[in-house]
Amino acid sequence: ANGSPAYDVSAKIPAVAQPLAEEPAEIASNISYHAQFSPHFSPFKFEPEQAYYATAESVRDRLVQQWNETYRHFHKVDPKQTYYLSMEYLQGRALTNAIGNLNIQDAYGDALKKLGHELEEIAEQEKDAALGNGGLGRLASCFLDSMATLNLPAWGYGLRYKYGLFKQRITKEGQVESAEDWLEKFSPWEVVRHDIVYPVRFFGHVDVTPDGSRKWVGGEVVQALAYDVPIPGYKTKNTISLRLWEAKACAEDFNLFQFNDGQYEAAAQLHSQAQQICAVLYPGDATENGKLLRLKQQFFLCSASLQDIIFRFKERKLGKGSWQWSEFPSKVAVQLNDTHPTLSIPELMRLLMDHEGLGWDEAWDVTTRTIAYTNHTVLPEALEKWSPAVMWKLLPRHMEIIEEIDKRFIAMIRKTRTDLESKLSGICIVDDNPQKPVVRMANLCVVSAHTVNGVAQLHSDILKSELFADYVSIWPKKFQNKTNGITPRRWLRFCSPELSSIITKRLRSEQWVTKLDLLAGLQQFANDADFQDEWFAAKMANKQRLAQYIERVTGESIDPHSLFDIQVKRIHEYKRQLLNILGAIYRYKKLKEMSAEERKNTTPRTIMFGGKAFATYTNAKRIVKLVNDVGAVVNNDPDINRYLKVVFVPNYNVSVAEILIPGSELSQHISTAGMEASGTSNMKFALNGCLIIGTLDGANVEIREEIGEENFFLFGATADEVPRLRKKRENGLFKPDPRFEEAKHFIRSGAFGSYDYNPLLESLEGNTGYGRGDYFLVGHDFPSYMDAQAKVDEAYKDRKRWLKMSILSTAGSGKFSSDRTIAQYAKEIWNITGCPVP
Ligand code: GPQ
Repeated sequence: ANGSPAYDVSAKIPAVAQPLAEEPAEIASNISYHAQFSPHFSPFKFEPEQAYYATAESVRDRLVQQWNETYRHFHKVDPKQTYYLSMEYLQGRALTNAIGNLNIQDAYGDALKKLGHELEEIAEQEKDAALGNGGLGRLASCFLDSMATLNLPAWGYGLRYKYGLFKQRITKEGQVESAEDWLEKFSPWEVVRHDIVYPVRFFGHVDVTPDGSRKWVGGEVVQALAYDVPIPGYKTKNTISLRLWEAKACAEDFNLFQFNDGQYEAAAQLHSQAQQICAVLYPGDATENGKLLRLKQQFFLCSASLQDIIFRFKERKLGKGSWQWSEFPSKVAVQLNDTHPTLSIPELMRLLMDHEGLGWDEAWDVTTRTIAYTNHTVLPEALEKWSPAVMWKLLPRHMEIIEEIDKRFIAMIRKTRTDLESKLSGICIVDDNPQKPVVRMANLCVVSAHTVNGVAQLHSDILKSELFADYVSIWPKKFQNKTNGITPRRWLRFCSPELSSIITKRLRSEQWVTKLDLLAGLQQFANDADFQDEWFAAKMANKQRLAQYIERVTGESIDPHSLFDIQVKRIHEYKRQLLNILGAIYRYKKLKEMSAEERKNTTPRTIMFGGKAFATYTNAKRIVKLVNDVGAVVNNDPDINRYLKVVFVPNYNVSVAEILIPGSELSQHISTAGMEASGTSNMKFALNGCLIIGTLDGANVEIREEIGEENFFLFGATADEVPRLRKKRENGLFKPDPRFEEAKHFIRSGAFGSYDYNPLLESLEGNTGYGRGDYFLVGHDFPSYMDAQAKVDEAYKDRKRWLKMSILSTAGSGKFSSDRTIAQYAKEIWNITGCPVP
């Protein structure tokens, strides 16, 4: 469908757009129009669900207009453009965000009232688009919001999974997963582009022509079909695209002969193979089949996106006189969101050499000046490694290219850096260890990308001093830090209108929404009694909304006057939900031992947990079960449940976060130091005036610097102490705190039911059996954690002091806007500038 880029977009899109309805009455009639004339439901029904779809379509009309104008403008100006490649996006709901960014919330609210509905209730009808697992995916979505808001010529590319992240239910057995059908009805926020289709090949072999050029042929070919999602910027016309690829087979792949012969499955085999590619987010990779499918997904994203990028580059060069491929990096920046899209490197090389006829050196120059790589973890098990055998089978031409890149890298080291020769086996790309040969994707990225960045200062420092230290000595200027950020639109302005409006009132302007540093202006009011009262009232409104939500989804009633203490994130041993629940268990035991009088002097707390465990991660699932078992006992203990509740909030996702975070007062970011690359929910909580109890890990370090150490409850070992502490532990020199022993013993005594928690508890012990010698140092950090928690209890008793700390948290959060992060990427990595639609 894309053989020749032979049309001029600007000629085809009418320059003058229809005027948009401004008045609530006009908007109401527009919504009714959609309910009537794009009917997805039986007529004469206008219940919340139908109202949602009609409202969304009405909003989409407005977006489409801005969107077309943005595309036309970029096409005309032809600026350098960034393409953000990510296997994950956690977009959440779009309606409130779109209406807010378009700044039409009042008119839409009034219009819906005329139609007998409340905007908030309508917005809740929308299903979350959860095409991601956690922080990395949500970061990509925050980045898109900032790119649009900063008017940057930038697009996102991803995959249109049919089923996103699983739905989580909690039963007596613990977590139960089921498929989440976010497209069940349809998504009003995507537009299928039937004209944007590219072939993507798998398997096959490499043909060598007599002139020595190489061509990848045979195998299976599936079609990549584009679905575009509009991404509006905040109070700007600029509306950019998130292009999601879906895999399709061709009609000729359907074997009519077999079908007529009654062999229905065989007839549709190629169709069902194509459908598998985008069926689910991150299929389990424990089996060989699962690994192959994951690799297919990754290549599918890379190949379709790069063909599209090259097509657009050529299209924009058309009619502009002669041009050269060496200009490509001055028009295109490609950012790899972790190693998942690494195959972009050999795929760009292949397209340039085998399709466009460039030689190796020229193609390498273009590729390395185009591609940059972001690392999001130092956990060895999360660093992607693929079996060369699987890769040779699936991508024979790419393996040739990867081996050539490796060969040239090794030759360069041998020639120029004899001092590194002994380290070659660690830094080369293909590790040909006969026991378990692997292709190391991070190494391929570091060797090929012009820039490599970490996601918080501490993380970037660790990359430079440990993981990538040898490369730093080769290319010292390649490595950068880009501390993560979050969009203040979704994570404050829209999720907490109450807090936003008192901030705006004090700062006498709403400019903080795009210039988050202005929040520092709140510091002067931190002690102001009136402001503190307003702050308290806004937080209380959010706590009440949260309490209602908890009651609705769990049946548990919680006291809005208790301290709301929250830990929400994927369940992982390094994130140490186990430390949190052990602390809660100890607290419960002590409360039990107190007299009724003594209990009255304690600070009542509601400890909330939320997060999903990967379906095959046994210890993570045990932790979920433990939290629920503890909740069942504590919450039903009439002596205690006025002072402590433990609640597991099921199915944590973006829209649940939008209720939890505004209502939080304390949040836990308690990973083993050095293991959480950055964390981003820590930024969302702090922005919402929530105090943090945390370790010196990831972005916690910078948050604490910004908001002041007196406003942060710090505990635990530091990253540089961790190796020594692990050694000590291995040598049997660790002496556990009696409180830690007591908490574990309480579980073993059966206080929380008869489930066998020994395997989980063993992970905290020596080196035998299930034991990993407490690799995550829960035991070491437990006493300082409990001490920090005692300080929290004290601080909460002093209302004025707590409110001051809360206000200072918000006031100090300016740095953590993703606008700041993206502005730094734009300037320091991509070399792009704003291109606002006039
Ligand atoms: N992160 Cl490698 C993910 O959410 N998924 C991943 O596959 C990898 C990293 C997270 C990381 O754990 C957090 O510390 C970061 O804040 C987040 O990426 C965004 O950088």
